[in-house]
Amino acid sequence: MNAQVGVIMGSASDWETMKHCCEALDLVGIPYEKQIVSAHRTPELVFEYAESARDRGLKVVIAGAGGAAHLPGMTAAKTTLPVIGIPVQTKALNGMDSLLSIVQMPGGVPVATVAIGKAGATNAGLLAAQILGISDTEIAGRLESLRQETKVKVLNSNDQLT
Ligand code: RP5
Repeated sequence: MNAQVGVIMGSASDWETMKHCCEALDLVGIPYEKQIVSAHRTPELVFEYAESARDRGLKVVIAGAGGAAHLPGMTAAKTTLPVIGIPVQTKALNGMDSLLSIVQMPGGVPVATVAIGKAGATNAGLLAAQILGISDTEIAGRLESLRQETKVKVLNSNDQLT
């Protein structure tokens, strides 16, 4: 099946975080593509990727980066597809640098920013699925089942309070 979501990251070192986003997409059965595209090291590729994203059939782009994390914003500058930004947790500043770089977009060019690190990556995958679920009832149904499973897990977790 053709990819509906594009998952990009600034470096192979981001994969440890970004794999959680891909796991969420796998869980809901969303076809995606993944690629390393660096805002600072391969800027031409960022523009090429973002400019061709819609014509290649993508519906949402998820971009993760750490530090001076310009990848989500630069991608959003070159496409009107929804862009979800994942702030990767850094060693120096714990991901606050990534978060502020991604979340503080100027008015007119939105990036939907999720939490720093693993939780944010998981939520980015789910959020992309929810966007696709607006017009795809099968995806919406799978998301509903997933919520039910999560609910049952919580209701059955009291035995862990030992
Ligand atoms: C960013 O620089 C990447 O997104 C990564 O989080 C960070 C560090 O990259 P490496 O030096 O590990 O390649 O562009």
